[in-house]
Amino acid sequence: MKNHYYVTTPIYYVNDKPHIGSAYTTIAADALARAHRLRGVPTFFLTGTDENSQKNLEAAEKAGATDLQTYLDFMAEIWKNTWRELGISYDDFIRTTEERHHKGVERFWRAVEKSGDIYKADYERDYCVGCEEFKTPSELMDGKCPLHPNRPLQKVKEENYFFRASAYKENLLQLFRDKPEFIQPVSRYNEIKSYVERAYEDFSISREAKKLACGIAVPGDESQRIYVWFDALINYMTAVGYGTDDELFKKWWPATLHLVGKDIIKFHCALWPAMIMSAAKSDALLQAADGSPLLPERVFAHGFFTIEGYKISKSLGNAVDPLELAKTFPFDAVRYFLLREIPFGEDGDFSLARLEDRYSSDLGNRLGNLVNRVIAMSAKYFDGKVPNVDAASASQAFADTEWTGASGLAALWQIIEDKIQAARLDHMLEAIWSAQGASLTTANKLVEQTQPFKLIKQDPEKTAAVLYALLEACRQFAWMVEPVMPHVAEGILIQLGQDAASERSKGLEVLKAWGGLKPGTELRPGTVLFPPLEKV
Ligand code: ME8
Repeated sequence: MKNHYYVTTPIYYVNDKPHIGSAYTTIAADALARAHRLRGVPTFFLTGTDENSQKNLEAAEKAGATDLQTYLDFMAEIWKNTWRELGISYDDFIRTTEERHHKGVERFWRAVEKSGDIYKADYERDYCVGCEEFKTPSELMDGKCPLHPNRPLQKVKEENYFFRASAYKENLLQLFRDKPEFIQPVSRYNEIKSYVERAYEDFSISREAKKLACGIAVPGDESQRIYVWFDALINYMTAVGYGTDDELFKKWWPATLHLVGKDIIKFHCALWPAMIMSAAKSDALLQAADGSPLLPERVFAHGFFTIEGYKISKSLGNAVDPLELAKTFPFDAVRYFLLREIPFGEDGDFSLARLEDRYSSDLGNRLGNLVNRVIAMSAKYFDGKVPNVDAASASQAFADTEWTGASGLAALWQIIEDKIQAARLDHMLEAIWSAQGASLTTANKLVEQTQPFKLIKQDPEKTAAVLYALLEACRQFAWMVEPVMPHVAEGILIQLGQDAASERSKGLEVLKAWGGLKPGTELRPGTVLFPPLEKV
């Protein structure tokens, strides 16, 4: 395994602006990318837009756009701007109408062709533009697509190019046996394995150009255009130089993690690896040293969520705009809410009442109050500075409480590392807020049990030890939550008199070590991390 972290989101259709669903995947990928950067792992985070799609064409026509490219340019900017405004730290944004993508797709197509896996055949089937997918009769309900019952299916009867996917059925099943972690969570693994066992067949990978006003031309045959999913998946390679920059490609490929919603796992887990297996036979760039195909390491499919119990849908007009949400809530709080509230990999619901509840309880009461109280008391009693105590003994001073001190925090860091590796940020956040060990909850209890505001009158030395321990814990909590709430983390660190950028450069091992907060450091209290909400 390479010592790098290359994480991707799906490339989104631009038939609409981003909503909270696409923001969810993108925020999760952003948090994982930030977590790996903090760990000093070379990280590449890719997102982008899927532009060669009939859906976009329909939307452009509906919007009365003068031409498709103008519409695509306009929409791609909206997506980029949304992510920028939300502080998404992507390293590259790929658009599938870019030349670099077309070059890579051509190279890939030629490789698959050379491997003997592209053939022409007559085809007659129903196509659902909503899914951008051909449907077998068994996939229809009353002759309609179950996901888009209001959209008439397109009857396609033409000669198309096919990808000989069926030739890779055994290789795929072998991959699933050898590397069950390739598809996560396990429910999705089972779903894909049984799909490949039962229903895996060759894919049509082109459409007649005269019937389709968008898409990349089939190399060597202008009369056909490449099926949008065949070109879209290749974005994960073209963005890192496939077809344009071999050295860049060798640096980043294979991807560590494709993060996707559960709706598109068939393409990512059954079609994409087979495409790579085929292309790799004829393109050495896609082969590992032992000649095996360089496949992505993992696909993680999260669930879908509803809004206040309803499916997100255009007709209901209930798609929450993340930029609107960011006007009411500090966006870090929305990130926290989404990653904490919905078990990663399962379906969930987005509700404003739940968001408000977590905002005030988890964030305001437990994190904001702790930081606020501890820094304010320390500044008040110790001349505006971190109290002057021995860090090691401050850690051990509270054996009679639930707070487990430095060793508890070390144990919590271990849990965090494991959860980040497993992409379970929900579990990571649960652990930081849990009721055991050294956590935000037990740190708050320690304040209540030791009552520094009273203790200061009786035992200033013990008060200094308590407050030092709590300040140091706040420093560590800031780094623990940083990938999910980067602004909040900075807000805590500034108040603790830390220069976040120079601290970060010391590396996580140093930041994790107990005693990083130097006695005598000037405190800068006063930032309100979670201001009271004006009623939404
Ligand atoms: O499928 N809950 O693009 P797309 C959670 N272009 N996630 C949601 C969601 C919801 N309610 N709604 C959407 C495509 N998503 C293709 C991808 S990749 C090579 C091509 C998220 O714009 C989720 O990540 O329809 C889902 O997989 C994705 O948006 C679908 O985005």
